[in-house]
Amino acid sequence: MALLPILRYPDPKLHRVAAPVAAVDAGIRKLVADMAETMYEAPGIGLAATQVGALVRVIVIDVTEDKTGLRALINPEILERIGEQVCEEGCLSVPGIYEKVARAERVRVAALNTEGERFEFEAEGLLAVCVQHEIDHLDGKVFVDYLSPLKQGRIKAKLAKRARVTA
Ligand code: GNR
Ligand code: NI
Repeated sequence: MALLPILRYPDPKLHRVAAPVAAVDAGIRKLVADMAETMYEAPGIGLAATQVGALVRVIVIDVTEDKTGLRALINPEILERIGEQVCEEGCLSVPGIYEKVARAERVRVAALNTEGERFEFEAEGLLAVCVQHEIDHLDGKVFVDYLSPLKQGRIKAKLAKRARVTA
């Protein structure tokens, strides 16, 4: 296992669309294991391959308190969206920034597991938010993209300033 570096907004790679996984092989299973380790270490409740610079459709999620609910989703798709919820979101690629985003309250999701088998599940609440946030990453979208241009500008300035101070 290995910890992977996480790209920071506004890295242009975060805005590229990830390619579907053609075959769930040992390379993909290694990516899933490394992404899970990276997510837990961060710590975060989800991570998309795009965030570690791998432009393939792979996400890991664990919204449980005790970290016993790891889910790996390969080529995930949202089949149905129901209702609406507004949640304060954060992102490991946009550290220290938290803003409200409107998402579906419930989603029906299809994906492949690490054996390459298709499965479906229904998610609500925080798990539904996280699935939508992660699939957005695979489509080149960061939660900041939903905010007003004014807020986006302020966030970019804040991160740029922080990068200068930290350098
Ligand atoms: O760790 C994370 N927390 C979080 C909180 C509210 C809504 C979404 C998230 S996902 C984020 C990890 C991350 O950046 N995944 O891409
Ligand atoms: Ni994120």
